[in-house]
Amino acid sequence: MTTLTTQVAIIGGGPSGLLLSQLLNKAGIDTVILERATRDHVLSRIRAGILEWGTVELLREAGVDARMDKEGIPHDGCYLTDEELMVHIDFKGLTGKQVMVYGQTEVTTDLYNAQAAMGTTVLHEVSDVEIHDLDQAKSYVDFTHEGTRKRLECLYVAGCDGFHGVSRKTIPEEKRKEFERVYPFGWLGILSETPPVNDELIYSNSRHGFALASMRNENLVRYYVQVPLTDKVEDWSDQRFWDEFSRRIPSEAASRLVTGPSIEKSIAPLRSFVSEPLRWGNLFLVGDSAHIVPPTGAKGLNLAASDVYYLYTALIDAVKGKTSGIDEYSTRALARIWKAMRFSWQMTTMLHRFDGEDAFAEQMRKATLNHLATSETARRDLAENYIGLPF
Ligand code: FAS
Ligand code: PHB
Repeated sequence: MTTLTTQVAIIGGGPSGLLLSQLLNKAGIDTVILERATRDHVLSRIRAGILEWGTVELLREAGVDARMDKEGIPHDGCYLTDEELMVHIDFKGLTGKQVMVYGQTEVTTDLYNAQAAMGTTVLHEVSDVEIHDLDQAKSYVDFTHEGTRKRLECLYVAGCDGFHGVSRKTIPEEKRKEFERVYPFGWLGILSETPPVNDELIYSNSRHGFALASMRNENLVRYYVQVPLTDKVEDWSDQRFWDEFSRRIPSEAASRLVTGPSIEKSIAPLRSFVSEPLRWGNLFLVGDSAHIVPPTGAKGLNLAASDVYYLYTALIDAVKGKTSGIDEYSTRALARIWKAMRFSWQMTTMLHRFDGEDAFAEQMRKATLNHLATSETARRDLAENYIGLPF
């Protein structure tokens, strides 16, 4: 069997794995990324669109900020609406901070390019990954690549392989504590090369259901509508999407809507999920391998970034023998994860109608939006969570 050696084995070449590898290699720590898919497949997945400023700063620290600064769009606020109210959340005015509109696909592209320039080892189309000896001084990962079984010896393993990966399941089930809330609806999202309906995002809770008007740039929009979990993408023609989207956003915005052919269309289920602990011997879970948030709070990618920050700084010390950082990683990361979990759940329950809910639930949503409309303190609380709590 072919054997490779590294300091940190990274399972998964999505944003978590790539950003962790970039930061560790910049600090002189060797890594190998084992990625199941091809690079093109990873880059074809349309995911997040909003970066917290903490994530922006971390990407700057990683040296992958040039294109983001050129093509990204800083946003000062967003709108929350229902049939009666349109509430502006002024991030800049309330917190002094902004968010950056820059798609996850762009972040991942920039990281792949930076990794190639740095000459790091990223192995694609690996399979049958198995993680071993996590309770020993050195661990190893067995995997199949280019038709042969290989072994990667390492000091530490970063599980950056997402919700369906192997890392979390390597922790014995009886040692894992998992928390989950599955929402009874999904988001149908489209990309369309048309100008945005509004200069800032609109989260709309209408009697027809939720809609989100987001964007990637001044001629590429990312729009979503809430759909039943039973819906399939093929049930939704472009025309049906445009008709439904335009009746769910405020009429003054709908009057500006420019429609066009979708260049991507997909349905994402919504769930809240956390698996504790994030560490098992030499294995550390990062990003979606450990937690999933409904996209309503724009937290998924940003939580992956804060996990990476906590782990990379801890591993720099650990390879020098100072283990306090890795000993505290799980507790420290989970503290921020749970706060983002709460915010994402709150935004989802505030902005979506749930089948079979009673009139009281509707009144609670109205009262929440009304309180935001009339209380600067309430708007500041939402803004602080949306732009991202400190790392
Ligand atoms: P990822 O899932 O992105 O990456 C994991 C990587 O590991 C993948 O490349 C996978 O191929 C690889 N892998 C899996 N199993 C493996 C194995 N056994 N061996 C080797 N490699 C393996 N977040 C937001 O903030 N806003 C959004 O609007 C938003 N929309 C989303 C829509 C969808 C459909 C999904 C699924 C997620 C969305 N998210 C959103 C969340 C998303 O952006 C994640 O938070 C982000 O991708 C997390 O990055 P990673 O932790 O790297 O996980
Ligand atoms: C997106 O642009 O894809 C996006 C923006 C904000 C969200 C979710 C998704 O809350």
